[in-house]
Amino acid sequence: MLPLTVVVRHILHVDLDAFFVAVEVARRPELVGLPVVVGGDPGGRGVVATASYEARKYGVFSAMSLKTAQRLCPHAVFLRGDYAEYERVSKVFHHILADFTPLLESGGLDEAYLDITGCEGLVGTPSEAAARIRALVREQTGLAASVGIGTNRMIAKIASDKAKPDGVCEVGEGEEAAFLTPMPLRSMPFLGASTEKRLNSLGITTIGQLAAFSDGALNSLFGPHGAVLAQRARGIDHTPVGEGHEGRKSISREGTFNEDVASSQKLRAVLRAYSESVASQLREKGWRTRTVSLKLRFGDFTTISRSVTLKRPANSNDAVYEAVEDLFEKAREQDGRAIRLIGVGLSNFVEDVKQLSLETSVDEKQEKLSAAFDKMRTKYGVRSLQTGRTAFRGIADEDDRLLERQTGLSSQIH
Ligand code: TTP
Ligand code: MG
Repeated sequence: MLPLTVVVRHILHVDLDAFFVAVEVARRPELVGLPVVVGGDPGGRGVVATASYEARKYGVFSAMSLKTAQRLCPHAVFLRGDYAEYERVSKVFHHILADFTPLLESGGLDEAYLDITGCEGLVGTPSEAAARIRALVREQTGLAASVGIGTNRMIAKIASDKAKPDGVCEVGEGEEAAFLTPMPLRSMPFLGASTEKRLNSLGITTIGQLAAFSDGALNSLFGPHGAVLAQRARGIDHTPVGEGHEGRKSISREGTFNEDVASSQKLRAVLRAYSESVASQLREKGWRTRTVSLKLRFGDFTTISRSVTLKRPANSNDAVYEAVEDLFEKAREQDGRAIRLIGVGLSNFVEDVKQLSLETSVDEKQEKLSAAFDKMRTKYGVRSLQTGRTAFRGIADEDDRLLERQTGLSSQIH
């Protein structure tokens, strides 16, 4: 029998510090050291997308209303945000990482996992690779990247949080338990607020206490999920990079208008821009989507969601936009009132494997066009390219201004 060797993995989790704010500070040095909030006008209706570390000292955090943020930190600089620029920088960031290993998984605009096991000959030790990544990111974007190094994804993710701001945290083989034991439960990725509450009510507040809890008790409380929780708390996570569970469920983008908008033409232009944005993220991950969704919120906060399942999984800008436009037309026929919030979502992903079919010619054309579109946008920025549908007079500019004006700017991955 062959001896069984267990390969110790070297996983890096790289996450940019205060991403949206850092992009703003990098191009406006006068903001260095100031409390800065990206999200919109302090008097406006939106929420904080991100706050600089200086603003966080005043208790300002993501998802807080801008009004509250202003109350806590009245002297902060409030910026509307420039989503197109954040996407451009995100692509530069991902291109840097792609040179280190083919085993790369994006966790969103500003974070990614890298499995560099076996790449040591090319990239050096994990800490050397981390230093090189941080230097390249700093050089090419002006941003600080924090890096966590561990023997699995979860440890690397928790370590990158610990490394912030602007640092590296390495947890070596065999050090996992000691690293996790004193951590509060909320440092564990994917542990939801309700699970945390239930565990708190049992007197469990740290990862170490959770690790020591019996499997049987956790199983009877949480079902099969209980066993996973216990394993994670003990530092065990066999999930390969590229097959993580976060980011797998949906990709969406939504924005709130400063004033409700009734013009279908304007709404369609925003839908086009959002369709391109989510489809581009989908292609970056190498996926296709089966389901396309539209979200509309009216002035009185009533919200409707409509979804359609595509005949064939798709990843082109046009396929996404056509599906969402169809949903939009039907929804407008039923209720044509002015819109406060609009969003496009994708879900039910499949890996992007080319399908053999005689009918793919139209899809293929659209897909090639979309790939060319991604390249142009990466190289020259989002403004370099407007498609026919967003470029009609006034709308392209209006659309860009809207993207900047909108609050809750994130393409959040749910
Ligand atoms: P995060 O990586 O969670 O936060 P961050 O980069 O601002 O700060 P840090 O990593 O140093 O703690 O999110 C990345 C970007 O995503 C963030 O800059 C803005 C956006 N975002 C939102 O728009 N809404 C949100 O609720 C969150 C959490 C992030
Ligand atoms: Mg970040």
